[in-house]
Amino acid sequence: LDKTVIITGASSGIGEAAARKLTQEGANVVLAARSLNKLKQLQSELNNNKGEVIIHQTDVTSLDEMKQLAAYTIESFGKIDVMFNNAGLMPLSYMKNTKVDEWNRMIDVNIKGVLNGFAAVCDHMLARNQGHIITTSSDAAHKVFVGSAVYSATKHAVSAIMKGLKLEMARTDLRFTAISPGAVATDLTNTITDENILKSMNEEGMPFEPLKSEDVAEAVYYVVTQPENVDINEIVVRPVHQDS
Ligand code: NJP
Repeated sequence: LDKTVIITGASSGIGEAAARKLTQEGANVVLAARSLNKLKQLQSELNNNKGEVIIHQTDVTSLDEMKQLAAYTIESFGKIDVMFNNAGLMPLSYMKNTKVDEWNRMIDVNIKGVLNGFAAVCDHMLARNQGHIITTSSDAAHKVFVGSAVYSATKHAVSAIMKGLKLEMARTDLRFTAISPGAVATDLTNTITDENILKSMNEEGMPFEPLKSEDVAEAVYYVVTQPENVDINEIVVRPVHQDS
């Protein structure tokens, strides 16, 4: 797979699994996240794979850092084929508990992080008339449940941004894909601090088997291996028994 792929949120979960899959298939991958130690650990694990792996400590909420990430990628590999905007957080909470800081964090990472990711590679991709923006959205882009109002809002926003990009860029060869998973077993729920939510999660448990990160990584691999004329705009991937 002759592609250079930037992955944000590569230090765990879906990003990590996508990095593993894509480097196994020969892609050159740039791992980006804030946790430098985890990136270093993953890099040394992936070093035996076919593709090359480099790392760049990056906070997606900083446009400067995202631009540095893009510049470092071009310097190292000569091009960026795919920007995989995957970083995100999900501190679910009841609105009445007014966790304003958490609302703002979600807006910063889940929405502004995606916009920064696009802004950082836009000129490069348009100049080459080639490139693929892939963003991890969610099935929450299509629904709201109690506790998910702000998280769902951020993923609805991602959905609007991806649709807007697709329309505006329809005369270019750029491609735009939202990957919308249902429940995936990752560290994502560790960002939840609302005790009411944690309590009900503990009481109810998970009534079905969630996906593994590797399942979502397969969807990412599928979209990046399509012919140049094929633009898959959304993939919704959910566990078999998920009923909500
Ligand atoms: O979660 P997790 P997932 N700057 O917690 C990074 C969506 N999704 O893999 O910076 C840069 O294992 C963080 O790295 P670090 C979800 O909304 C999931 O499940 O080192 N990176 C870590 O690598 C999200 O968009 C489910 O802390 C930042 C990564 O984000 C995507 O899947 C369902 C950052 C989070 O990895 C990946 O999440 C669904 C920042 N400021 C959608 N802040 C699901 N798991 O069920 C965080 O529908 N990160």
